[in-house]
Amino acid sequence: MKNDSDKTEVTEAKKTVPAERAQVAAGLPAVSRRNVLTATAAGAFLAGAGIGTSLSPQRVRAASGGDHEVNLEPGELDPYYGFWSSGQTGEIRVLGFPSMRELMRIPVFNRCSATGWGQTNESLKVLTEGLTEETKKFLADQGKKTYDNGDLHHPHMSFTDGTYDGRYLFANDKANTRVARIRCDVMKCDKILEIPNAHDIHGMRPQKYPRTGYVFANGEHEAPLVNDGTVLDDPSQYVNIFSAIDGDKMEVAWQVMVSGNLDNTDCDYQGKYAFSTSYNSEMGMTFAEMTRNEMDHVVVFNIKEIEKGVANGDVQMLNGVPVIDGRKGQNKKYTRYIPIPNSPHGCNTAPDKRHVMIAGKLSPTVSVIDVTKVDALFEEDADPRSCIVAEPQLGLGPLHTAFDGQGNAFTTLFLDSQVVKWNIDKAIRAYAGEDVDPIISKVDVHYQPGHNSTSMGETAEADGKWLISMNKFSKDRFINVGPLKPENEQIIDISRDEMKVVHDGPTFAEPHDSIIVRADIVKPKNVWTRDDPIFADAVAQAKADGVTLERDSKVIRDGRKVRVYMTSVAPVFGLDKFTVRQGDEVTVFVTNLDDVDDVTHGFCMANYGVAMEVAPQATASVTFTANRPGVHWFYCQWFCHALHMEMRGRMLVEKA
Ligand code: RUQ
Ligand code: CUA
Repeated sequence: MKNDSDKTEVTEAKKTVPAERAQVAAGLPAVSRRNVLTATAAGAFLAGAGIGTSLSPQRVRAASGGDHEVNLEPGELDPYYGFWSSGQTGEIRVLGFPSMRELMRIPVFNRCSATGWGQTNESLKVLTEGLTEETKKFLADQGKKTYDNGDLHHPHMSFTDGTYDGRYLFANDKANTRVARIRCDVMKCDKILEIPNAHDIHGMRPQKYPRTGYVFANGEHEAPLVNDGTVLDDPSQYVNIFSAIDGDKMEVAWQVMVSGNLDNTDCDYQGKYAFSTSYNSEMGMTFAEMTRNEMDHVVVFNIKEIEKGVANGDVQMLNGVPVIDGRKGQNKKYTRYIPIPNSPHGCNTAPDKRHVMIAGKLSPTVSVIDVTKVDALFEEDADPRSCIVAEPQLGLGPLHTAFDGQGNAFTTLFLDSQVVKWNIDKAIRAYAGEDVDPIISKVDVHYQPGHNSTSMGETAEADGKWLISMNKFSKDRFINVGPLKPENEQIIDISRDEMKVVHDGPTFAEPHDSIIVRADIVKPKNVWTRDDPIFADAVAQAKADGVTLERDSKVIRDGRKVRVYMTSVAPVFGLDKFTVRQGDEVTVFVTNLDDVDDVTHGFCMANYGVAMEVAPQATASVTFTANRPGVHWFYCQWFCHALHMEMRGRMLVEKA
């Protein structure tokens, strides 16, 4: 930045902050919004839920049977937040659960037209600062600053002492090898980290104990260790990488090189071990090679031994990250490989703090690891399967397991299109030779379930009320929308032995996974605080320009750079016009002075491809080149006031 003396202040329109901020209070917010809106919201819920026409809400309640309701009366609030991934859409969705009303979308790896995510300076900082230099250069060569796609599979909340703590969500990007963090206080992504050395992050889990702590992340696809375009058909040079990310700093703490690939991961409640499934222990490169063996494996990561190894320098530094060699046959205490049938997929730790369920996928079994028997695996000549305490046959295509906190597990059966409820203790007794059937019941789902989640089910506070089955195919469950079908999510009441499907809900690509979090754990703010770090750069720039964001609307020219500062108070911007010259690089900063909850403004520069959200008390900024001469209207694109349409102004771009 040039020094202040080069800058001129050009205030072209006087501030037009309305005399009557009271108008705002007397307008929308003063009306009881819940009273006005609930009647229609309930109607929309019923229609969207596919329950509406044939079942009355009373019928739904009767069907759910228990002391808890899947439907809510107008104005009632959900007892849970649902945090949903969106797969290849790249965002996180926030739902009220169990009503399944979609409350919010949090853009993460995608480009969002509504909020300006991927365009505002604040979001571009998040999207670019964690990329490797090599990726930055690669993208720049393509005329891009960041990727604009992602494949977000696994949203998980940070833990303290074995349960959700409401601080952060973390999520993986399989498409471009990244891990993102979302702040739950404002429901915005604040960090995105590209994981060096690894390829295509899939399974990802936060450490449960003592806290997060680490975020464990699996690179799914193996690649040559030196991937410079000289190796293709020599799998002995391929490796795969497991990463432990420091969730507070959002930096890679260490990595482990493994044999085979890595699919899903989870960790124990003791802070000692993490576990990852591998469907390609063969290190095969073709379909036939990958599925050749009857047994694949789970890799056990010995966190304390790895930390010691890193501290002792038993690492190679790769792209600035200490990498431990944990491949088969290194005979150190970093990893162990547990043989598991057959191309295992899901990896889920039970709320009993003791058992980890490995879903067999091509095997009809779930293998149960007892974490108290894992220490022994690190002794010499240990049988690597000595920690397996059950392996019940459950049905075809077991993918993921969820829990009720009462000793039962729920496993999705992809090929059978069912969810099976089974008892962990009975499975252990059956494996030991007793004549007991661990299967309690099965329920049909529609169709081909992948993940399932239970309320609080991946924490020590699993409450055994609800399960959601996330089904990959909907087929005939909804009216036809063409060759691309929605997926179908079904809520299942698990409060009794017989499971009951109580709700069908279509979703767009691809709510791959979800977590269901008790509402009291999450405490978002209603308005931003002015010292929020997300817009700290804008505050610093304003200060350097002698501008007080909360008061001033003015234009600063700094050579060919023009910074336009304006306030917004419903229904006016602080400037009703400003002038720049063709070719100027223009940055517009909008500070929303409204501090009434829900009065979000937007800034859209028509025919400039520019639009962003500015929520109450936030500052947002966007930079563009003024290369189209003429008069261009900017307007507020979030309906904020009875005079919202009038909330507009002009930019004159003088012809060069
Ligand atoms: S994995 S459908 Cu991407 Cu979560 Cu199992
Ligand atoms: Cu401000 Cu619409």
